[in-house]
Amino acid sequence: MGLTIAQKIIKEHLVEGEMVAGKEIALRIDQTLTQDATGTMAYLEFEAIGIPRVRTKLSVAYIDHNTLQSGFENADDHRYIQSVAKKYGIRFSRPGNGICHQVHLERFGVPGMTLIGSDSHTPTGGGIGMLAMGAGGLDVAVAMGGGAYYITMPKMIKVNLTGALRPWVSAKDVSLELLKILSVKGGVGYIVEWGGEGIKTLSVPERATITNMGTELGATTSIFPSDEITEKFLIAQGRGDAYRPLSSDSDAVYDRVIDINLSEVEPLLACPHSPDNIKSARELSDVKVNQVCIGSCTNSSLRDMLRVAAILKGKKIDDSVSLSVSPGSRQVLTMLSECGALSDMIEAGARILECACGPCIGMGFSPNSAGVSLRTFNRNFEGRSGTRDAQVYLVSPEVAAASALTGYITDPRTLGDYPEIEMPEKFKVNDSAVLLPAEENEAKSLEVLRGPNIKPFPDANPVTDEIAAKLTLKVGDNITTDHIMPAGAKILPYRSNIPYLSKFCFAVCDEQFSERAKEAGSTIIVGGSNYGQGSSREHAALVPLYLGVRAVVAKSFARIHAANLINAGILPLTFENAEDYDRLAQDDALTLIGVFEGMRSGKMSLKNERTGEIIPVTCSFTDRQIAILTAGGLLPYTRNSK
Ligand code: MIC
Ligand code: SF4
Repeated sequence: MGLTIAQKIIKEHLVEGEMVAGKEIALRIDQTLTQDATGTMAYLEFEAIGIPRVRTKLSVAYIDHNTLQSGFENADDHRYIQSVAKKYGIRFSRPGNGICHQVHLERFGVPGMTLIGSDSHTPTGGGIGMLAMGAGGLDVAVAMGGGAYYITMPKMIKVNLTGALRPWVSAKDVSLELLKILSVKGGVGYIVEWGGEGIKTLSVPERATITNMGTELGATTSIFPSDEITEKFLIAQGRGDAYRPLSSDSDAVYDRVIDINLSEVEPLLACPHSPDNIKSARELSDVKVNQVCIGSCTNSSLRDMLRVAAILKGKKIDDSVSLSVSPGSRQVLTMLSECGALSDMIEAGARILECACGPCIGMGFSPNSAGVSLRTFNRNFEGRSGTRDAQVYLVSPEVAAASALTGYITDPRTLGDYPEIEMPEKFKVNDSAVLLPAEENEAKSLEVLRGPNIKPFPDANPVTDEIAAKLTLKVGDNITTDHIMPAGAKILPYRSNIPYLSKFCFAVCDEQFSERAKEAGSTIIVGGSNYGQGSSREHAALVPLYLGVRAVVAKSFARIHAANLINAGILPLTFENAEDYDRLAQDDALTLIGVFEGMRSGKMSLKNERTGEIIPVTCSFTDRQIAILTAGGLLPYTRNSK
């Protein structure tokens, strides 16, 4: 039986386990990346593991999220990460050099290699045929130390593309089309592999938009073949030697095949507040727009920016619209400036922001109250923009630019001819903003610079055979990590200060939660399906740990968050019968019974002390995960097993 592309890469990197869907496998990791919002914690964890030098082929620390320095905290974290990187053998991408995924694709990604990143959009690297996955910071720290990365062997979805995109339709619309088909949980447990004749019409940045957005399906990752288009991109980046062809075998077997005819895709939008709430631009033409934001790791490539500039050239944005443009990298920004496209955008009325995540994670540029904001980003979860009642729509650069001109949601096809853009043969390469680590000898004597905002990790709380806890919060389906541990300009600077962060835990759902949990001392949270979708932030597990959360009982979990809970020593458990969800209410006193035996057998009992009912809950932990939970988390487990 032939292999898919992902299976080939997995086979080459397998260090433990069998390649059978649903079974745990361990992978050797070639490259890691971190960004600053998760990086400070990841490097504190790396230091706590106590390995003198990274053991990967390449590790890069990016500063791209917390670039709004409205106090000392972010700058202190940048300095901490820079000093850790220099000492331990990690490259340091300075603030302003760009968004981690965009820069990594341009400068470091290698087809056929494995990459994990402490950011859920790491699958962007799948655009050049990498097996690139988002992970919790601690998993990345372990991989930097040479440890394997453990995942459940995924099933495979093939998306077969035919035809070619019509003018004004772009890769973003293809991602939105797949979200319409699969929903935000349809990819859980799968790798999405893209193939068919249609892929030959898509450039690397377009492919990367698609693999980036695959995160929103809940997929483990998404991947394109590495072909002559990949080679062309790498040559244009001056990295032709990184090229290696990669394709699936003709008899590879997929668990599901989805056909999309690119010629039939039309301009789409994801409506508030979920990336799978899809409508066509045609249907929404009477919606007035207040703000348009172009950028983020999804749509900030040179191709996207040139397209936007060409649409705006010689025109003026509508008086009622505020438009921001954040190019994805310094390379993109420099090239835009040299060819005059930057001026075209500025003259049309765009506000140019730095090459960073910016508005995508609520780092400035929040919309007006109840404002309608069109964003070329990948997430439109409630409150994420920093304005609680904002109405955020996810769109392509084409829809964004067209709507900025008219002031209404606009099907860009109504603008007439699709302006031509010319992609350069060669990108402008200047890696001076990526600082190299010190040589090993010099590194030993280097000091790591810590600011006062770095506070100790929460204490480990190893599982016990019986856990008595209060149900302090019951939430519904598709709870995101932005609900559990919100981000944004006011909170993000405190990512290394768990006690401070804890005040905001679940604040979007219930402002009293944090106090209630602290008072209860020991907590169980009850959730619906796809609990923990979205970000890789391990803070969505570490903060609950700090607040005394011992277990989360839900209908189902998102992959990275479930792993983060285990890494923090918190039990992710599922209802055996989904309807038992209704038999539990906030403030119920609960007891988990038979935990030790249950972790092995896959079944334990949850007693509701109020009603006396026994609710069966299930789990499927590997021996390694049981050992982690018993040790009180991955950090004590890794330290003990060194
Ligand atoms: C996001 O897009 O939600 C983030 C911010 O990039 C997160 C990481 C984080 O919370 O720091 C992600 O996607 O993993
Ligand atoms: Fe940054 Fe937004 Fe991409 Fe997350 S999704 S890495 S916040 S640009």
